[in-house]
Amino acid sequence: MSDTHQDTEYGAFPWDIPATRPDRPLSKAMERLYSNYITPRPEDNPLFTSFKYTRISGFDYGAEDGRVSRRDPSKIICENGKYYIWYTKRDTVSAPRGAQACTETIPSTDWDLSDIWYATSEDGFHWQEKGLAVGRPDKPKLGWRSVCTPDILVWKGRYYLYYQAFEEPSGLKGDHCPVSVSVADSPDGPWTPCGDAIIPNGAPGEWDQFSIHGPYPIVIDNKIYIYYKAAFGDRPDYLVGNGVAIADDPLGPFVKHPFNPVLNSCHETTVFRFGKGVAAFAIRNGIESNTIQYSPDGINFDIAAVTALMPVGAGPYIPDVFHSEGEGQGFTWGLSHFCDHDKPDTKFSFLGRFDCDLRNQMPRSNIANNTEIKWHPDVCFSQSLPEEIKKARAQQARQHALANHTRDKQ
Ligand code: AAL
Repeated sequence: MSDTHQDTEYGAFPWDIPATRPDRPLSKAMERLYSNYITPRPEDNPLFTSFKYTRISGFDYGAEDGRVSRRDPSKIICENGKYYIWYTKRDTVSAPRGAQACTETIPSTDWDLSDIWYATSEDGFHWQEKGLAVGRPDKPKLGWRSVCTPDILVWKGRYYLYYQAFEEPSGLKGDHCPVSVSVADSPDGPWTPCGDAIIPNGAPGEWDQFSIHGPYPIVIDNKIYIYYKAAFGDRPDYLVGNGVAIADDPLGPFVKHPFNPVLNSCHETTVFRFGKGVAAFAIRNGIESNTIQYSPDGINFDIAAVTALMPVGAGPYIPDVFHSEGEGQGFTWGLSHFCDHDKPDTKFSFLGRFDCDLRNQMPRSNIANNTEIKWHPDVCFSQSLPEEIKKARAQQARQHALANHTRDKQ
């Protein structure tokens, strides 16, 4: 045996990755492979997936100058032989101008002065915009300034749209709003607003005191679980976590879980029953960004997979989303939103399609095996180093090199 080999009774780690933990000492990282994840190989782990993206047709963004925007799609449901989706639509006289320059007609942010629209599709790639679902009520009713970021619940034959309801331009003090709900007997409406905050903000000093964002209802054990996101703590140290509020009836009362927040990272809520438990995306913002997490109870989540390029504001089509019995089967596609952050003056968002393989069954498609994402170089270089940091680092590098040189010569 060469002296580069460990000379122990166990020998080196085997070439064929054992499916279960081998009976031998392991490094922490290899230990984790067996203890943290459902299987050691990503292709066998039903909660590992990569994501593929496709542009969709049917939506008109005008001159793409920031006046028309569509973002934050809901989950997709299948009704009347079609797929339905709801989303934030803004159609304003100008692109967003920020909280200081906004008016009754000029938006502060991309989701200010917005309404909730819906579209249907027969194949998930071509969509037809059907019209307004829930508009802004008259001032001073809740949501008069903007209604946005909707999600859908189907419960006992009725349809419930939950959404953010703003009473001031987003960005004025922060992105402050509670969640409201509208009800309909058909996915085509008409929708009746319930008028009140269905999930109110937390009391002063509580983590969700200012914002309840991205309401996302699913059904677990015959109860309605609405997951939501709030950013808390002062910048730059704030966290974006997800909490959950639970009710027996779609109109509440919703009781926030005492363990909230239940996810320590994740800007947009995407949660689904999976197997015997509940899985969640931790998409962006936070130490556990780019992970897919699993909990046996919808409350206590662990990282189940680390991935990349996750869909932002994902609205998946989950065939069994509102079933309460049996194992959750997962999903393979949905819509998400895309936003060109480089263009603040013409900022708008648009909807696109993501595909993945989060089915709770084997064998799975190649999408599930793909752990190597090939980024186009533009993706990296678009995350450019701020000019002042570039100058400072160049200066430090010159001084460091000079100091090294001087020392070497001594
Ligand atoms: C989204 C969501 C919420 C925020 C804004 C619109 O991605 O987090 O909906 O308020 O951005």
